[in-house]
Amino acid sequence: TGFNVAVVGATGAVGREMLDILEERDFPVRTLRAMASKRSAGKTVEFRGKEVVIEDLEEASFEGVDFGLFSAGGSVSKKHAPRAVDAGVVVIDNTSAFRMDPDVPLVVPEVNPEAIVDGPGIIANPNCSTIQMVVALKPLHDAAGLERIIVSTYQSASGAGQKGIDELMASVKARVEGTDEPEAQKFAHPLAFEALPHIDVFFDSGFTREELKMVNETRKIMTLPELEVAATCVRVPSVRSHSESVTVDLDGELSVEKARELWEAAPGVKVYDDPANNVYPLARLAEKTDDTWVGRIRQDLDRPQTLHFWVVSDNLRKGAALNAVQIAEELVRRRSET
Ligand code: A2P
Ligand code: 11C
Repeated sequence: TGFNVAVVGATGAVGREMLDILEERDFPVRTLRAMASKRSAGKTVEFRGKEVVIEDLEEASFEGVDFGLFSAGGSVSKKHAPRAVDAGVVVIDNTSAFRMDPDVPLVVPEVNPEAIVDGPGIIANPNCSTIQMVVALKPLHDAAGLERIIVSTYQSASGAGQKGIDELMASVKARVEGTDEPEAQKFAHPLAFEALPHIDVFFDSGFTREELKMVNETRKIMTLPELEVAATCVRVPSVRSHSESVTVDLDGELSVEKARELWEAAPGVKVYDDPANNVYPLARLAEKTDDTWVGRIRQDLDRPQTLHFWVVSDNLRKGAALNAVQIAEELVRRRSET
């Protein structure tokens, strides 16, 4: 019994988290296949206490695989996801390769589980910074209607993968020890003790691709094609978890107390908000947790229909690996009902 699961990018920051989460949540895995680049082929990763030999994705067959969790980069997904689908696989793709394809569902299970379609095909996992924002916005939308979102992000180094974490650590070490800083590669400038208002490439509009992902993905997930969203995405020197300052204009008035109640009842959300006692979400609090943490909840001083809040979540878990596994769990649940 169980399902054959392939993790593509199994050696990466998100891939390793996928293995942990499948194990932790006791996902019904019959066989686990680990795939990565030629560089890793023949090495092993651990799953349920056993060593699994990593396969070279270029050579690997997807025959017999039920679920393929892809997190090896957009170009890798573009090349290999279609052949996995041809072999009958449900691909849950964590890259940006197919997200805005109108035929591909873009899913956050707490927000739009109805968009999940079973059968061989691709289901896209949104960008990490989008996922935590829409998890927090969904209950507000259901209660009072979203009109406009203004968001500034404070995104951790792990958003750029293991190499991003390594680059942050090396630049901090060099600064502390007073040695030459390694040349920035994953980031445009050294990230140590810095805030870089630059994630991914700039477009002519002046916005970055990361910022436009937050606009377009939010509209698609929430089926609000006209929703106004303005994002400023900033890289900060935390290792894991993205933090976001969100301002939301609603159609109707919503008190802080009511918003708190809505969030306390919402799946996946934890309210952590007692500023008088220095209690508010932090990256280190959210790290390795499954929750989307909300705090600093305020009503605007001038506009009663506007709320401000701070939201933090582990970008490698809810922002990536966990969301992908939850999509697979929803499919398993549906299949067990039929
Ligand atoms: P590898 O470790 O063999 O390079 P991260 O996001 O942490 O940088 O991880 C990227 C993941 O994607 C790693 O598992 C990496 O494997 C994998 N990967 C990168 N390029 C390829 C490729 N061309 N084919 C298959 N897997 C790849
Ligand atoms: C970052 N959000 O923090 C990016 C990483 O579209 O899946 C994820 C990119 C994506 O750098």
